[in-house]
Amino acid sequence: MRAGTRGHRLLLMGSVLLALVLIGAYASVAGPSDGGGAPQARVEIKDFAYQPATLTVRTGTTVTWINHDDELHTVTASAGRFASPGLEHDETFFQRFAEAGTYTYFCALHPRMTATIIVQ
Ligand SMILES: [Cu+2]
Repeated sequence: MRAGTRGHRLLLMGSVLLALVLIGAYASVAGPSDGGGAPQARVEIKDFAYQPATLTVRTGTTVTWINHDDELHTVTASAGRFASPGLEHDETFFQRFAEAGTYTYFCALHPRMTATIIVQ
């Protein structure tokens, strides 16, 4: 085994550990508190941004977006898998993610607003 290979393996292990920590952090925020219910998560739309910009959830999670801005925003998948209508202030949109994958989305009215849902 060459020295470079070990370095790569350590880097890979470090990345996996970091991913697990991040998943744990998100799960503690997004996890259901009612026990046994379908997993839920939430994205806030505020100041022309999706928060969090990257959300990691388990397969089967229903994600709800709520628009806190006075401006209209949408939740529009880059790959066309889902698209909300224009959401007014305090309006919500939800989408269930049954399949693992990385889903990027944006606001159709302000295309610089982008974010990602990672389902695993
Ligand atoms: Cu917008």
